[in-house]
Amino acid sequence: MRINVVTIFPEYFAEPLRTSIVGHAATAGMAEYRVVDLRDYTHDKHRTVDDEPFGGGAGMVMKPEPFFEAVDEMRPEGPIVLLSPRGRMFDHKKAVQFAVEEELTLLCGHYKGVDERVATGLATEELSIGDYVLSGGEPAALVVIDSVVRLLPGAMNDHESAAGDSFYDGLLAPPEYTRPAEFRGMEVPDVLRSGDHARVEAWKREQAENMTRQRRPELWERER
Ligand code: J9Q
Repeated sequence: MRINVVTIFPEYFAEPLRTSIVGHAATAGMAEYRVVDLRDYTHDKHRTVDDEPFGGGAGMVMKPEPFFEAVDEMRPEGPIVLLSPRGRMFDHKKAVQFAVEEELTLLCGHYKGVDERVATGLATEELSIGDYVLSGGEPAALVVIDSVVRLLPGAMNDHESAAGDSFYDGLLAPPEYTRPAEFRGMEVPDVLRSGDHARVEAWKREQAENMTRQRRPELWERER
């Protein structure tokens, strides 16, 4: 899968895209990342990417032309996503949709906002990763990339793709423990050390359900 990113901070992506599963996917040829500098698609000496808002108001607005010209040059197939606090909420279902695409293009906005014509005339969808304010779309783009790339066939090794993941699909994961069995007075539950596989599985299931019901009632209702 090819993933394109359009950003005024291409260097922001260098280390994350070389690290962990996302990095491994590129090394192994499952993913290819193409990060382009929005300023390379300006035509003035100062490489200007923003301007004052029509109608007035505080802050600057990102100009449409550099985004359009960057995407024109890439000629991407597949979804073109503008990361924005006004977008529909990104979720696992959307990550699965993206993971089956051959190509995905992510546009990172900044400042007060992006000229609306980027959203309506260039992006195929607008997505938010959550209800908080970011300085720009870059961290959101990395979140989308991570969640999509880990779904690509072969991106994860057997250790990383926990067998339990699919069993507890739609539920929060149950608590996990490793050695030591007692640490600073805190004990690992007896059932997990019992060696009784059926009891362990029943306990994990119950924990996952209780945790989801208590902490994420809306997730619990959706999965019923
Ligand atoms: C570009 N706050 O916030 C949440 N998801 C995306 C964003 C965002 C932001 C500002 C600029 C994206």
